[in-house]
Amino acid sequence: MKLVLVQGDITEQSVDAIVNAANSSLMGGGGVDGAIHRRGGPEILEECRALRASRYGRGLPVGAAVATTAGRLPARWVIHTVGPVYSRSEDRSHLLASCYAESLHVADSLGASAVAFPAVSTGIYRWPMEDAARIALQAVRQAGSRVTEVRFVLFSPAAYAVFERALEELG
Ligand code: AR6
Repeated sequence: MKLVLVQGDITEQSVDAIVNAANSSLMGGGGVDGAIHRRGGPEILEECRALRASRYGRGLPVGAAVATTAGRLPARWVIHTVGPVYSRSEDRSHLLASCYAESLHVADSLGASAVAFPAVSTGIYRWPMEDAARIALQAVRQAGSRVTEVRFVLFSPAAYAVFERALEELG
């Protein structure tokens, strides 16, 4: 599995699947979630509504992942995952790792070979970037997935630099 770091906007990535940092409602929000629904068009939300009605009446659990179409985006699929809100009093890192592992599991079931991830939970959910980068990189390496390229799409130069350092440190 090749790990690639890119600074940019995940909605512009031409890969098989992009991952959305969603919330349990699957009904959209701010950050990456807002950008994906805005640029992908209403088809994505329609499928999310159908998933809520059929499989996730109580919402998509934290750490889980599910796929929809990518609408007008260049990718084929959007894999929605729900990151944990950062907590200083409770270690939720297993849930953040689960977002990556479960997303790759879904990607495998779709037959996707190139998958792009944002830095899940590091925006509105306030997870510190250094810690999130380490968890993300370890989780994708340990996932045992058939995906051949995992692309981390970091929105800011600062986030890119943090991921670059974390990748070097993991060797
Ligand atoms: N491409 C790549 N990365 C982005 C983009 C983009 N277009 N936009 C933002 N980021 P966030 P979360 C970065 O807040 O913390 C939503 O309301 C951003 O700088 O999108 O998991 C959902 O509905 C940050 O580093 O996701 C949930 O309610 C990272 O993506 C909640 O936010 C994740 O930031 C989820 O919060």
